[in-house]
Amino acid sequence: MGLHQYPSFAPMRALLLALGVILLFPGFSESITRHYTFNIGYLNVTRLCHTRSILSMNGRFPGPSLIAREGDRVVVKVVNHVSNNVTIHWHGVRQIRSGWFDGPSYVTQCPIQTNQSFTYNFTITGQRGTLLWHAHHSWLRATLYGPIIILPKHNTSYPFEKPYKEIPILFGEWFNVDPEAVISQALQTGGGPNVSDAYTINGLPGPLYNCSSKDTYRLKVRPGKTYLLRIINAALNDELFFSIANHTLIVVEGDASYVKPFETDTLFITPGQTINVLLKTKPYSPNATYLMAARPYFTGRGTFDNSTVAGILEYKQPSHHSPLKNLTLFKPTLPPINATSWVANFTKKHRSLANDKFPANVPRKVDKKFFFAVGLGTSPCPKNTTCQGPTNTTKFAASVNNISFALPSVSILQSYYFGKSNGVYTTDFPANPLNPFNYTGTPPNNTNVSNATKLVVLQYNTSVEVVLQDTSILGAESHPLHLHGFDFFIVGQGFGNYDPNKDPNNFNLVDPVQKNTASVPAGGWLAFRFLADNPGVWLMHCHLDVHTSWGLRMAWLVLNGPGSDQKIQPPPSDLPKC
Ligand SMILES: *[C@@H]1O[C@H](CO)[C@@H](O)[C@H](O)[C@H]1NC(C)=O
Ligand SMILES: *[C@@H]1O[C@H](CO)[C@@H](O)[C@H](O)[C@H]1NC(C)=O
Ligand SMILES: *[C@@H]1O[C@H](CO)[C@@H](O)[C@H](O)[C@H]1NC(C)=O
Ligand SMILES: *[C@@H]1O[C@H](CO)[C@@H](O)[C@H](O)[C@H]1NC(C)=O
Ligand SMILES: *[C@@H]1O[C@H](CO)[C@@H](O)[C@H](O)[C@H]1NC(C)=O
Ligand SMILES: *[C@@H]1O[C@H](CO)[C@@H](O)[C@H](O)[C@H]1NC(C)=O
Ligand SMILES: *[C@@H]1O[C@H](CO)[C@@H](O)[C@H](O)[C@H]1NC(C)=O
Ligand SMILES: *[C@@H]1O[C@H](CO)[C@@H](O)[C@H](O)[C@H]1NC(C)=O
Ligand SMILES: *[C@@H]1O[C@H](CO)[C@@H](O)[C@H](O)[C@H]1NC(C)=O
Ligand SMILES: *[C@@H]1O[C@H](CO)[C@@H](O)[C@H](O)[C@H]1NC(C)=O
Ligand SMILES: *[C@@H]1O[C@H](CO)[C@@H](O)[C@H](O)[C@H]1NC(C)=O
Ligand SMILES: *[C@@H]1O[C@H](CO)[C@@H](O)[C@H](O)[C@H]1NC(C)=O
Ligand SMILES: [Cu+2]
Repeated sequence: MGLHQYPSFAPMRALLLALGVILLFPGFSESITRHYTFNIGYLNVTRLCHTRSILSMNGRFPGPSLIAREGDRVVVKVVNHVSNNVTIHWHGVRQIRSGWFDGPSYVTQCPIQTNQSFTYNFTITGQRGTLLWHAHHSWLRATLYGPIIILPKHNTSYPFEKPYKEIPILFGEWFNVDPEAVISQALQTGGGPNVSDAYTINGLPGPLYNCSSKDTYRLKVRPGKTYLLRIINAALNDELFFSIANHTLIVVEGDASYVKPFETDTLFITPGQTINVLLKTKPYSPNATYLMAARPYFTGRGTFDNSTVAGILEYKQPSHHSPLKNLTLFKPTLPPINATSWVANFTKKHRSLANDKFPANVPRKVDKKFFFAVGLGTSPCPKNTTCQGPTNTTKFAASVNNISFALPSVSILQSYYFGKSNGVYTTDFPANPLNPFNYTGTPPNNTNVSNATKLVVLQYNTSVEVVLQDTSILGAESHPLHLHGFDFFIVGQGFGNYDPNKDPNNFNLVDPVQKNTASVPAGGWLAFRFLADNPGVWLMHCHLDVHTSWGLRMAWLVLNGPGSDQKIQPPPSDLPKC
């Protein structure tokens, strides 16, 4: 992985220079269009002594970096050369008025079918840092993912020390079998899907697995330098702890928003989140190498991949020294698997930078409040079959306010835009649970969820507050919720049941952290606010793909505003058809 694969934008840039735009407007930030072609094809990859033909982007695994500056337009022609239907999501990119290019299949577009292509076309507005792109159809993102690197505008610097080098660090999950077979079997039997066989760093499982030591990511550093690690969790189903032995990390940015820098030995990162950290190397090359390791946080009842991925941080030795042969290897200590209190404390350390240049525009007043109970439940097993859910007569399911969101067979955004929503979706998603219960106490007798495609309709510029309440129906479990189309501000979080009378008194409306993905604490709640200033259809879902597949997802429909710049753009002519 490197930052060296810039696309060909030279002609446009030359043109702008020729026009003298920059000379005419001193300090003017030159925005350009960056063109990419992403070819989805097959690639034979061997890990843990198992060879699989995986779906890959441009023949690379993990996929290539998409690099842009804040303000740039990005045009990506995605060509599908495989037998699967595919879509690509630009995770965290706000897609202001360009929701046609957001990517979730059957929500904003029909999938790109075999031998077809679709050109995604959007600008990067008001964001800088790291995001990720990934497939957004079934479990294809298991191997179709890569970094989005948003550099600050020209003549703008980082609000922290300029790094000597920038390095993407992507976590993933490797399966020895086809992940599509894993989820399809699970949905059929109603049981939990088979867990992955390894975690990976930049596609490599590392030395702690059998038949894997040659597939180890090595980060070679020079002493006395500051590195910017762009850390991305692209794992399918697992929230991860990460640490580098004997090194402290300084968190400076998350989900493409700057935070007040803070130091930590260990990170917690959920699928869909990105965290930029500064790594200051030791002043002299030490006589040692250091493991960098990640492994999951888990509190649920089911099985999970309880393994550890490791890479190696090694110092380049001065050239006049003979290479050191026998180096001590130090290992980091990670929190326990179920370190719920540690996770909550880590999340609370995040604060928006919130200065004049990068203000935290958290809505102070709220127009609409929502209380969503999120978690697992059951659905009945078909007659005359034995299921492998929580009981042999039930399947696992998941829901928001007891509704398991069913994807239609056409695109929701398209049916909305062309006035053909009849029979596709309804707009009566409940703002509160219809049957309240003690969410973190004894489960109700009936744990069955309902299935529907229901949306919440929001007027343009509504300021929204959402409280996400974990349910412990099948065990308290953390859910990393991801909102498409917006960033939100985490104004509060806590354990137990949310108290609407007491808890708002402690909300942070000054410098709350700005995210697109955040974990609802296991057995607790999370409150966030956002301004619905982006017309379109926006999915919100758990970023553990197993829970999404079970239905832990819903969608917002934000209506056009009155202004001409407050309406969704017309659809592109090559929008895929169902
Ligand atoms: C992958 O391996 C199979 C079996 O060896 C081979 O037939 C196929 O051509 C390979 N595919 C690619 C893309 O290299
Ligand atoms: C991308 O969108 C912009 C704005 O709508 C449009 O001017 C441009 O032609 C589009 N480019 C491509 C390659 O579709
Ligand atoms: C690394 O950390 C270990 C344990 O914290 C400590 O014993 C050791 O001296 C450190 N070594 C180096 C070279 O940093
Ligand atoms: C590094 O450590 C090894 C083994 O502990 C030792 O033999 C060697 O002399 C050390 N080298 C340096 C440069 O300190
Ligand atoms: C996870 O694996 C470790 C060994 O690597 C073991 O000690 C621990 O008990 C396991 N935890 C769970 C919850 O399975
Ligand atoms: C490497 O160093 C360790 C102690 O640090 C020592 O026990 C071992 O014998 C050394 N191995 C080699 C090949 O020098
Ligand atoms: C975590 O798991 C360990 C071992 O199963 C248990 O002793 C401990 O109480 C658990 N901690 C929490 C916070 O649940
Ligand atoms: C989390 O913070 C609370 C309050 O400061 C403290 O009591 C608790 O020990 C911390 N937990 C961990 C695991 O650090
Ligand atoms: C279930 O099995 C019984 C006995 O084999 C059979 O009579 C009945 O028709 C089956 N019901 C369904 C819905 O298939
Ligand atoms: C389901 O489990 C119950 C109790 O464990 C058992 O009595 C019953 O036979 C099982 N039913 C089927 C269809 O396997
Ligand atoms: C909800 O359940 C918890 C855990 O059992 C209990 O402590 C709490 O009192 C219950 N709350 C209500 C309002 O019943
Ligand atoms: C691909 O998507 C189209 C449109 O929704 C659908 O008709 C077709 O069955 C899908 N094909 C596959 C292989 O899933
Ligand atoms: Cu979840």
